[in-house]
Amino acid sequence: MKLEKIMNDLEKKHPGELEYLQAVREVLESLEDVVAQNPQFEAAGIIERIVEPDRVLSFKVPWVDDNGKVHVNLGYRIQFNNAIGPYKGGLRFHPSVNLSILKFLGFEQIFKNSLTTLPMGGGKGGSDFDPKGKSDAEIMRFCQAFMLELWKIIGPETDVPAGDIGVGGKEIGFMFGMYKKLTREHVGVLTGKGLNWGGSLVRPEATGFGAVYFAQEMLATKGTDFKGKTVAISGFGNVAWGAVTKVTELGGKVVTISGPDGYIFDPEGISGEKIQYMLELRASNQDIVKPYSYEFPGAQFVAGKRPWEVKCDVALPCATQNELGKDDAETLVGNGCFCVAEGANMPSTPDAVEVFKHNKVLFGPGKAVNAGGVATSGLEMTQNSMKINWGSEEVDARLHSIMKNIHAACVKHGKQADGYVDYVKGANVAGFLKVANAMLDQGIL
Ligand code: NDP
Ligand code: 2IT
Repeated sequence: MKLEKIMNDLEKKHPGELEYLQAVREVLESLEDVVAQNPQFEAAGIIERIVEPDRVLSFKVPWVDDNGKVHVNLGYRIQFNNAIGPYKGGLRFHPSVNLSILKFLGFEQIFKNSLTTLPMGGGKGGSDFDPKGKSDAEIMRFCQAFMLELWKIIGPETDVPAGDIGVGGKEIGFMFGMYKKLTREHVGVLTGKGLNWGGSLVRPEATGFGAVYFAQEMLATKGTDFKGKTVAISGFGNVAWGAVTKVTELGGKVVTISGPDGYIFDPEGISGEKIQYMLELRASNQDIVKPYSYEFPGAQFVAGKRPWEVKCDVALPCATQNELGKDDAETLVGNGCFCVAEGANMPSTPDAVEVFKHNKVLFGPGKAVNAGGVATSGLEMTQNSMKINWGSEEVDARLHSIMKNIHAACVKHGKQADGYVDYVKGANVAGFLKVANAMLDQGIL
């Protein structure tokens, strides 16, 4: 009714912003009960206000390649909502980046950050720059040119960007250097920093570790764990690497990773030196996962396909949005997969999610499952403010406890009459309530 009208109006206002509209629709569908039970939200126009970003900065990023050729990319920062803390969220460098994708990511980030229980609002940014095949010097010049615009609207108490696809420690370093040069301030304006200059231990592993901690909680509701489970993972980047590491440590066997060129099926399991090799593969900046099959001949490369056709107990999509469709979901369920936890943001399409729910699969949505990354960014901000560094055991223990609490919040708000936990609803409602109530307290802005 009311929410449907808001959704229809949004579709008219932002035609073609498909990912953004997809993300908003999913959240609004979860909020029917909560909005009906809390008329104060409607009176204060909370929904109409939360679905639009506070502001969007869009700018051009001119830079010069190693041959002296000039390139112009597009840069963005979406400051979505700062009701519970400074804007916070990653930067994505990938040729597919556009306003719709960044708005979907920024919108999701509001609820994800709220779920962490740390004081962080929602934001996202990035560029259509393609780091693939670029030299370090080119990446440095691009990052510097990007920061030459971005620095004007960010700050440790205002907006704190971090990494995402195509942005890791190296890029954060180049951007931090430029911010410092421009402002003459060495402050915690970015997270994912190097350990010697304000970074936090465990931040590189945090998203993947957190996703597996969350999945562990999901499995525990069925009285089981990762020991002896076969696990299919997609992606071979930062999140996939952390997830492979932790699943292996917990006794599970990871049999797939994937890239845009296809997937690797390694029936013996991706462990030990193979996990180390994932880092080399990623650092090579080549956009392909195929070389894994040359390095480890027991493994098979399947060109142009996704790993969801491989028989598994648990699936962890860790690559990118809409990488797991309805047919994939049906194949997974048909093969006996009973737990899907999203390490990536919105990797499952809405009809795939329907298949999982219909079949009572344990299904954890990205904004809950992958919140460990930004949660550990929040812990990095805390350490920066206190000017101290915690040891890795302390950070990991805090991360683990945050993930357990997010799982409990999802169960609290998502448990249905028949006992099935709708984690999508649970995450959306729990994340929304805190932000909505903060917005109510702060007036119409
Ligand atoms: P990385 O850049 O480290 O890795 C991304 C992975 O996805 C790579 O394997 C990449 O291959 C692959 N990929 C990118 N685009 C496509 C595509 N169109 N089709 C198939 N594969 C693709 O990024 P992250 O591991 O950091 O991010 C992965 C996911 O996790 C994203 O959805 C991100 O938003 C999410 N996430 C990341 C967090 C973090 O802290 N880094 C926190 C929470 C969520 P290639 O680059 O070679 O194209
Ligand atoms: O999607 C995400 O949560 C991230 N890319 C991490 C954001 C952050 O600020 O650490």
